[in-house]
Amino acid sequence: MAKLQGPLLSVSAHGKLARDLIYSRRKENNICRQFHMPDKKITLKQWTQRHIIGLLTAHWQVKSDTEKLVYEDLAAASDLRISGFNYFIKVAQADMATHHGLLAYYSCNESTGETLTDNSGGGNHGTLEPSYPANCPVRIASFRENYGNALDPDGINDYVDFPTGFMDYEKTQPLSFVFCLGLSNGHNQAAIFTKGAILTGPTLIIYYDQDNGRLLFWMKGTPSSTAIRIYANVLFADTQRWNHYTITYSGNGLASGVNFSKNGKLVTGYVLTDTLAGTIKNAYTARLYTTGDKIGFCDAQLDEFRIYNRVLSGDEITKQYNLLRLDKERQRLLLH
Ligand SMILES: [Ca+2]
Ligand SMILES: [Ca+2]
Repeated sequence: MAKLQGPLLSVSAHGKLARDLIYSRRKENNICRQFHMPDKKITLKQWTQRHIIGLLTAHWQVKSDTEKLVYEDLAAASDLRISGFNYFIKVAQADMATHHGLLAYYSCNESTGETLTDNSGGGNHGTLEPSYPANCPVRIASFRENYGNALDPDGINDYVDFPTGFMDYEKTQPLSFVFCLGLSNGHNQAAIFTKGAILTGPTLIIYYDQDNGRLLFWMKGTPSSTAIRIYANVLFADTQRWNHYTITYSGNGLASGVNFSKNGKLVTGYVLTDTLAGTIKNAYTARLYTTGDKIGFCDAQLDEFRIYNRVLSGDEITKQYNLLRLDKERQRLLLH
């Protein structure tokens, strides 16, 4: 019987977590239950676990008192003798979708193999395409050693396919997309993430237009002349540097429901079309780096890609960004 008494960790301790502490895992669902001071360099898996706990801590910090009370009551009703925060950290690691709204998380840290692992526990693993290992996105060193590898496609025909049914949502579904992009020599209107075919029908597309420095969010409905098309100028001119972006969508079917941020700060969106009608659901598999009809191949390097089934607040986005730059070494995310 594992010892379950707390406290395990605290909100106030979090500022030191990534620098000073090492976690140990117990067998129960790989849940992190203990930490101790380091006596050796941490492993990549330990860092990833810290990062996940950092994300959960940021989420806790933006919860309302009412939302926190749910976990405080659950903690009190348990025999664990831990705080509501610690109870949240415990249960959220075992079910990231229910407690954190995390649909998928790609840390891109595999060193080999055709699989892009979904670190959320949701099982939505990607597959490197069109043919591993000779013809597909390659793995490169990411923006910092602690963030392991990143994906680097050729911009010609490389992409990542996700399982059938993944992200098969209607326009009423709130969503948030979080990702780090490292841009090299890009293409105009290149696809970053898509669910659908750009030419034929209902579609969700995130793409960048490097010449114009735009990140664009596009939902096409039925008929396909109806759409939300909204873009933000995010200064892609800083080629070869990594940046952290988010796109949030409220599920209201309107451009007013879309917000962008770059490196933790909100960025103004400019509306091109605001006439979405019908459905955005379609039979194409979700993809990185191209559309369902395989056009608009992108060559941007990608890491720390997450999708949420809720709208991240500005505060939470800033806190998530700050996780990437906790110490002096990370005063520049923007790396290489
Ligand atoms: Ca290729
Ligand atoms: Ca990584």
